[in-house]
Amino acid sequence: MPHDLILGTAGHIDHGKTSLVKALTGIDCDRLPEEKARGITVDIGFASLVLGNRTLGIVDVPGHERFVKNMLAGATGIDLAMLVVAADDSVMPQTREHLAILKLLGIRRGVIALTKSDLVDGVTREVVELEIRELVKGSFLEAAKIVPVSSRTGQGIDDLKSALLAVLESESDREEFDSFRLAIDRSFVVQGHGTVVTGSVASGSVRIGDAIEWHKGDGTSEIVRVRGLNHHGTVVEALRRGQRAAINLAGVPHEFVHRGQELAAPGSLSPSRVLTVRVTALAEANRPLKHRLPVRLHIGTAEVMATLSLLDADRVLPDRWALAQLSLDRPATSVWGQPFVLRDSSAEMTIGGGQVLQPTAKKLRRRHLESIVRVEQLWNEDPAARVAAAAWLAGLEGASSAELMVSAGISGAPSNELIGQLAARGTLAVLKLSVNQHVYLQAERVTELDGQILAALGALHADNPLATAHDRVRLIAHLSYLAKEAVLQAAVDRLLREKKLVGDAKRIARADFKPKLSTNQRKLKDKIVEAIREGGFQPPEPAAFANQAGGNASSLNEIFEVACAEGLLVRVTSELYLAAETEAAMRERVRELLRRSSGATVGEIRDLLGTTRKFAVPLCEYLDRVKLTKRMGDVRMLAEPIERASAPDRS
Ligand SMILES: Nc1nc2c(ncn2[C@@H]2O[C@H](COP(=O)(O)OP(=O)(O)OP(=O)(O)O)[C@@H](O)[C@H]2O)c(=O)[nH]1
Ligand SMILES: [Mg+2]
Repeated sequence: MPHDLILGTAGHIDHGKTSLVKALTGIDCDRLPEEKARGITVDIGFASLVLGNRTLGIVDVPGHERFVKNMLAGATGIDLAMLVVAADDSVMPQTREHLAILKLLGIRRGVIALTKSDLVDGVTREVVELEIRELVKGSFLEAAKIVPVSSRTGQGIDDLKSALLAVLESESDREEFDSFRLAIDRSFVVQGHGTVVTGSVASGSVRIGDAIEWHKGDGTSEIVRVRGLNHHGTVVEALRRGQRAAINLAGVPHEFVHRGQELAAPGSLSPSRVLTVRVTALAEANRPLKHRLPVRLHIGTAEVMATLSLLDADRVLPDRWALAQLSLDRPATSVWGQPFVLRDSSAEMTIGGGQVLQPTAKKLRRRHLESIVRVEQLWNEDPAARVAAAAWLAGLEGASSAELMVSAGISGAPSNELIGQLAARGTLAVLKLSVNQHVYLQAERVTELDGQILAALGALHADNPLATAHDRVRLIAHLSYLAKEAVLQAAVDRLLREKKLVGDAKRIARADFKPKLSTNQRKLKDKIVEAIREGGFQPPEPAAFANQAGGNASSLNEIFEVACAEGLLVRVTSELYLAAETEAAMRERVRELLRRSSGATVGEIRDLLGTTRKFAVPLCEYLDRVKLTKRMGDVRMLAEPIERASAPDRS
């Protein structure tokens, strides 16, 4: 089945747009009492026309200069344009403005209807045709047919249908991978059904029963259910891109629904108050776009006040392009590549427009060359270049492959292949966060992250030259301002694999860190540790090693410090060190004893450890200090709570 498409009218007030839609379809799009009374179109109207095997949805827009905002809401979802010019009036201001808007919105095909042909002679008609040709030169309508018609006599209406059919048939049917999205252009209540919203399906498809996300235009959203669907007055099961849709939403109060809000597949859109864009100034407006200019942003069916911030220029001259950010008064939803239109703050004229490069952006520093270059790359024709730029812009946190595809405006199947190629080329590095979670970092970002980790560890080494390794958890907590813990952990693992770090899950050191002790000092340290270990609870005191140390006697203190920093020895007093295992065994035995008894004296602990009073006193004081025990008069009791569950049941 060929896809349906949506056609929008365009043109100056009173040039016969609505009359032409009626002549084509039999449908009168002007339904509002105000429209009937004034004989002009105020808001968008809808009709449909079956041509060949497709249904053409038609959006009829107002030509009045005061209702350009409504024209914009209608034009946002269209595929084809029908530019209407009255033969007795020729090209007028809104003919130009509407055409400019269609160009900014990226419309690629259409026809031109020369209406009211019954009112002019052949010569006038030819002159007007020349003026139209001049107008559309260089635009998507350059080669479009100009069809003379009269809605009054019916002349040319069949020719116009043929011209439309030819355009329709030249549209290739593309595979649709994108998720559902519709910008709301109207909402009303149907008795017995509740709230109905309408719009042009911009991408994807929707079925009855679907859960979809209703973006309310204030940054909040809600998941709602599709209760019913209607297509040009007919109840349907599903609707897809290129079709007009009326959607009955379950449980949505009508008063909260309005134009400018969006419906989308859950999770597919994120509202943002900052957009990064490429922007151009309209030659027709005849005024440059300046840095800090307040503007009216029209995106989708939404209209939001915003401030333009030019990233690498002070002004954009007509028909030139620049990179910019828009700071919005309230959040808007958009996707990569989405066209938008800018009007001046008093809504008198269209002044420019462009495309979104970052739908959710952080504020970028002005004239910051590095980021400007990357942002520019987001518009590169080559998808791989866009992905690389998106990865750089994702910073030290990186991004999942799905996030990169969204940021680079790539939809559909080829994504994994592309990411794979970039990883193979070394442009991207993958960090494994968990069994099925990966993030990709751009190569320079990996270098930056590695640099930060190595520098932080280097600083720790410099502050503690005696310690050969540092606590991994503490280092990562210290760097938490850079990226999520999982990303940092994965980066450390990668550095360990690359042998830039040494260590394990607990303690790490830079591979290039030179410990403070010489080889001889380290040998001595090993001997000391061994002797103290063998000494158990009656170890030799440091001074006992003075003879053995010979020339190293003066560094005995340092050697003990290093052994402690390395977790080999535990300092009890300056005269008494225990091997780490001995200290652990002591804790274990004392804990065991005190669990069974109501308290123990120094003498009892001395016997327990098989040592002498000389050692038992400082050891008991040590146990108090580390809060294993507490002293109550002459006895010591456990300071820590007894784990009841593990205690044997003695009742
Ligand atoms: N003689 C003649 N009059 C026409 C023709 N088409 C439209 N008109 C008249 O021109 C007037 C304006 O027509 P509309 O169709 O309302 O014009 P429009 O472009 O929709 O106007 P807006 O929506 O307000 O911009 C009406 O009085 C029509 O009857 C035509 O082909 N021949
Ligand atoms: Mg009209």
